[in-house]
Amino acid sequence: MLTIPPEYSTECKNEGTVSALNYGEKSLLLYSPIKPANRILYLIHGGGGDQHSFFRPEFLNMVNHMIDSGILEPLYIVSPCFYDPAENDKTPASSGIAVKKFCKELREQIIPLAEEHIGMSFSRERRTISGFSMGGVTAWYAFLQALDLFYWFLPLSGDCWVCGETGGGKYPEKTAMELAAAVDRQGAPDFRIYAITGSKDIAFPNLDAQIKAMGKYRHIFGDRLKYEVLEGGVHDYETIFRYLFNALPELYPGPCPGSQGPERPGAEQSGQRG
Ligand code: FER
Repeated sequence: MLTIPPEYSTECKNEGTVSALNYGEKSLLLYSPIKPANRILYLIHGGGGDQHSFFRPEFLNMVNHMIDSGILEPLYIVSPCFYDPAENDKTPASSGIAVKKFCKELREQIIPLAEEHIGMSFSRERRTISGFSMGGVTAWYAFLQALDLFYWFLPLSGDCWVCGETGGGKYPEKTAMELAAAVDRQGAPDFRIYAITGSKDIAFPNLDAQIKAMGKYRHIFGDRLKYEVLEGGVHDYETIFRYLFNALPELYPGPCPGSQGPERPGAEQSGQRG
């Protein structure tokens, strides 16, 4: 896995903009790139965090540099907060309840608000949901509840809690079965999952067991599931930024002059499942 070039942590001369969009008593952050974009990433914070957790200079500078240097096609990034404003309990148990409910808010409030502000409604093929830890749990809930909204799922160091807290680790077989059933229940649309974690990450045993169990559903997940483990990778935002540095150009391959870019996923998407 590549490391982020050190100069990507410094300010980029060509910067996108970040706007706060309000709805009810809540606020989300929207990153708009400096160049026209036709893709959007919904990026969800971890337990105890909020809409600011990802949008720190280290991350925004990296994204600006990636777009500026041409290794990443311009994209919008939405960073919402999954907690209710009055919620003081940020424990995994309470966060697990919040993220399960959060899909409704994504569908009914966050996506319409962000995409109306941008002035464009994105097709599901152009929408990705990703998140770190509890945000990864959120991405799995989106897979269970909202395959119509997203094509790309990028859960980072978070497992699927449909069978309970850290259920990917406790009940891997049942979790995999639920995920497979969710695909059929939602009409078996095409999708891609790219799950990443680190070998020293507290969520590793949970995500790893789940992904292995999902391997038994080859006809459903097969080539649609990619999984990577960074040797030594730990459970923090810095490491997650590195995963995004590596993964985002693969989801959205852009022109990369003078280098052999990753294969365009579109080229292999047209085939039938199974
Ligand atoms: C995991 C997924 C999420 C996990 C922990 C979390 C230990 C989140 C913890 C928190 O928000 O405190 O698999 O494994």
